[in-house]
Amino acid sequence: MSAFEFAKEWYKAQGVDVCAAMDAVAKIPVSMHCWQGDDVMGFEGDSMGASGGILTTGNYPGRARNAAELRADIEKALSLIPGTKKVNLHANYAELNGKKIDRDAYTIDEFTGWVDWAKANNVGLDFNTTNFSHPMAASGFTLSSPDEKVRKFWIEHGKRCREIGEEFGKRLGKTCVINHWMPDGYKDVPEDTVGPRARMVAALDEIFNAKEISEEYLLDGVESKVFGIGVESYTVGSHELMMGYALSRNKMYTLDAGHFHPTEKISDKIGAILQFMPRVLLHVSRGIRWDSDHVVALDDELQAIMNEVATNNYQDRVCIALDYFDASLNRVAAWGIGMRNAQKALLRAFLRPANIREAEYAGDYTARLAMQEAYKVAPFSAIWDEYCQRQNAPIETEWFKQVQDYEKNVQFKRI
Ligand code: RNT
Ligand code: ZN
Repeated sequence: MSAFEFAKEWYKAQGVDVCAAMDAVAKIPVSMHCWQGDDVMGFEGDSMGASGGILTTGNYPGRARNAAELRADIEKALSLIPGTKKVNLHANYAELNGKKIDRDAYTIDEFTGWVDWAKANNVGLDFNTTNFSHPMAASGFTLSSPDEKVRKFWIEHGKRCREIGEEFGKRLGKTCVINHWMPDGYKDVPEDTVGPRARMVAALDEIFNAKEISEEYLLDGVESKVFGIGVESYTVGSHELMMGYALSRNKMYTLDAGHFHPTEKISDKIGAILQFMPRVLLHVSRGIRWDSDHVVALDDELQAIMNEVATNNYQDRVCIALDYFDASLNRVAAWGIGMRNAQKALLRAFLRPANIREAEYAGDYTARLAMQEAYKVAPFSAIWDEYCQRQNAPIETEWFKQVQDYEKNVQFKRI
């Protein structure tokens, strides 16, 4: 009996259909963030890298320095990952081709290189406004700036990004999910906590009211955050502001795993929020003591997030995107590790035996705990390898060797 056959029987004895689980997982898109590939630098030239409370640390050699290199690295990463993938772009990955235009004037023309590439690679594109790493964001405020000129610039940027996202949706035939995150806030304690929030709400309204876009092409999310580096005292786009905004304006609320107090878990928020909104957008990340954006590991919280999706049948209401940036590791490996872990956790979630819930419904919490613990040592690895093979992705002991070859033959030759 093969390891897979043995494992399949093990799950069957728990009432789990392994093949049905694989089929379900294979359909769920997971969006891979382009910005892990180049430390959030983008293509605009004279990039400052991440700013606005976020920080990439490390200087592992071989970073992609232009669109061709970044796309090659993404293609390599995608080949290592099973399942349905999307690629998540930021507005600062525009290709200006010598044009002298700024973010308030970008159009789909600056992204046709990406669209053609996405078509050729059969992936959908997601998008993000880039309200950081820009002179107009130097004050620390964008949509909530008291300076009308600054505010207008970022409002126009938001409008342009939605138009670009709509085109992604139309041209690729796959709905584009766009995230709006604004780093706006104060290092020190403000006197006026309300003014910036009122301005941000009004600015977001202007962006969204400028154009109604069919949900077939575009879905908008607004992301909250508790604090960032240099923005420790006050964040305009707090949990209450963004959740209230999303609820009242029929937008998605973006839950980033690193954007809450360290003992708060977004896994516990998904089912609560979905009582009130049709959809939620996840930024799957791994914060260590703060919003550190470490590579996603197969830890309890990742599993808990995916369990929420699978056991509640939320796969059509939860958009899954990854969000981290670690420059201390091989960047293609960082994608491979995080994306494969997201897929593993999803698959494990779809393999979860219903009898654990049944024990809970019967009030037998002893059995529930015993079964939860037993499930932790289920023979998952054989199922995972089989899933990878069915998806034409390398098995767990193989994929990293491919990164090592790529590093040697491609990435390290860039230096
Ligand atoms: C920052 C937010 C935001 C960014 C990306 C690059 O704290 O999480 O989503 O990480 O837009
Ligand atoms: Zn995020």
